[in-house]
Amino acid sequence: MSLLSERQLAQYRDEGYFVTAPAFEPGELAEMIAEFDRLHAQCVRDADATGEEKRIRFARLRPFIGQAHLKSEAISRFTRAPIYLEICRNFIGPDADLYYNQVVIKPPEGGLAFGWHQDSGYGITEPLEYVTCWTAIGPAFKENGCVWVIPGSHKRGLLEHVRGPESLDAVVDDERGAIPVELEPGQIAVFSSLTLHRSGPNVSKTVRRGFVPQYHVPMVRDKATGQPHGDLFPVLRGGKPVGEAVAAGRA
Ligand SMILES: O=C(O)CCC(=O)C(=O)O
Repeated sequence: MSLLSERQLAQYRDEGYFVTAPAFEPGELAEMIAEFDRLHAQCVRDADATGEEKRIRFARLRPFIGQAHLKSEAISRFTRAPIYLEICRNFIGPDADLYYNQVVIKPPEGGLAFGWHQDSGYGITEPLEYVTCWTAIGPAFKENGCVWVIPGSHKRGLLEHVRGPESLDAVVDDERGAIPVELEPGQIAVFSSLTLHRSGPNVSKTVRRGFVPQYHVPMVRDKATGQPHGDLFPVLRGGKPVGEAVAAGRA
């Protein structure tokens, strides 16, 4: 039985996003929280050691920690959870790689906002479109800086992005219809890399923890250089989890 409904598949096509039911056990989320706290503490220590003001500010107020699958075995395992593989089968195909992944934390009472953008605006790949899985490791709501999306904006194509003071921002001329995507722990906002999204500041007393794996075709290439690009971490081959496919190959 599929973990996704026809309604969710149709919403992705029509609106460029949908939200899953809670897809992880409390114990899995607790393990992720412990890993987030460990990686965040390391990120602050690393930033402090550089003495760079901007890096220190981001480490404290909007730590986005990339390539987390290489820094934590638990996170590496998490990126191959059944729900993500089902999302890959539906929106990428029977073969898929982890393209990028980030631990994204907004500390309480000060976590920074992030401007409107399309994930494809951060790096043009061939093929262009891929899937982002913004996963709530704890509650994500308006006051703690949840993600907002503009439903249907994936149909606008790739927009121009310009460097703002704190992020690379899309040039957006119409924000009408933007909605907050509030999530319970374990829910995933699944969206196209062309869907416009942003996130607000954290003005609450609750930390906002998100894990953001993104999936793409195997060995995806950077359009400008033609070189393989991103995490290039295989998760699905022939519709099967990679571990299983390898085991079957060896038998
Ligand atoms: O989690 C956030 O605040 C924004 C993350 C995001 O939009 C991204 O990584 O593309």
